Amino acid sequence: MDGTEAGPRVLPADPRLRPVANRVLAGQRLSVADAAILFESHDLLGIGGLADWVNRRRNGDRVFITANQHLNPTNVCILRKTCTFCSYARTPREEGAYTMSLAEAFEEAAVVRDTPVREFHIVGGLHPRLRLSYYEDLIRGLKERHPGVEVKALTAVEIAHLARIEKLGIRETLLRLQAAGLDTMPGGGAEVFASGVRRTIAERKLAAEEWLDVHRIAHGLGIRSNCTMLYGHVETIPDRVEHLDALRRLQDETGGFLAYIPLAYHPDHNELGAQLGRTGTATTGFDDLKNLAIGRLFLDNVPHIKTHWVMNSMKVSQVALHFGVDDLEGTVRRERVYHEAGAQTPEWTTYAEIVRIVKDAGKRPVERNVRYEEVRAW
Ligand code: V47
Ligand code: SF4
Repeated sequence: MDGTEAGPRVLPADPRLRPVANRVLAGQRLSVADAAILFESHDLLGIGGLADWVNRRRNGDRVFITANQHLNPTNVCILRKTCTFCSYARTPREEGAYTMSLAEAFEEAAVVRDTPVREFHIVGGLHPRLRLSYYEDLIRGLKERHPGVEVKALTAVEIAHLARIEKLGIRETLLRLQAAGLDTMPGGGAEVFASGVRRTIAERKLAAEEWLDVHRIAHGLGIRSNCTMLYGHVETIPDRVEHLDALRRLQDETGGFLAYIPLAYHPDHNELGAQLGRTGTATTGFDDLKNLAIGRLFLDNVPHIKTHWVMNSMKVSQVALHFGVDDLEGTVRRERVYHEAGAQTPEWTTYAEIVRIVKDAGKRPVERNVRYEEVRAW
């Protein structure tokens, strides 16, 4: 008995949500029209109650946690001028531009906090001259120095960039990285697939179909990955729904996505934020919880829904554990991408704090590896 037999703890009060709720309770797949109704509704508790029920049926009271470390080898990026939402990237000679030597990257990776790192999360800019061999040496070197560690590295956008500068196919590029020790891929770079939004916020970035294709090829090679959506800027509800639908379709085809992570747009120090006249917190706690809960309800084929506490704050993330979320971003160690864009959260946290946050929500922390296998439970 997992307590879900009695149904959701909270049912929607919004009458428009009743047919949607009935489909959820009957275990039926939600349509794109259902997803739009969910996004339009203000019945956050009702939506969260349904998502919580779905999550508890899958995971009981387990919340997956990890001791991870983010590593951002370079902020030099050829798309610096066209990803208008990004505060992290620099042109090569711009103030604040950096590119780590391998020795510097290994040095940054060597700082252990209160528990040994189990996963490195590596993402960065599209450097015009940093070759595939740099990333192969980085991954190999990290694995030699940290036996047993797993590597989640390079978004689909970075993979496509490396393939282009090496004049290799996506498959060959991924095979080389896999041979070097790449375990999984992060979900960044998806932003919002709708072409109108992409033209406004990420004009020269990989198109939707290309992003999906890199993940399709990775999944075919046994490289599992995450998926994301950057929300809270110019996108509309139909744009959000179209995006989630594209992710769900690919997952039907490959089954390769491990987790969905909605990414809350941060507006400080970027062109888009200035255009929109926003600073500080762009998204609201209400919308953050709604995106997580709708992710759980609509993406019925994606095993895990992750809250990135660096973006959503630890407080909203803890509450999200009762809104359909079963996966909490790890210790992080040093976060750069969102702090450049105004994130007010700490740059890292301790393992003990993550365990405390989960337990305080009445849930059971389960430390996972990159494939979500249990390595330690509390
Ligand atoms: O693709 C950049 C986002 C992503 C901003 O897979 C911004 O476990 C908000 O891939 N406001 C990269 N978001 C980060 C990423 C990621 C993060 C956490 C977990 C995982 C995972 C992957 O960061 C980019 C972009 O969507 N981003 N700038 C900004 N101003
Ligand atoms: Fe470069 Fe990524 Fe920033 Fe775009 S979002 S400018 S690709 S680092």
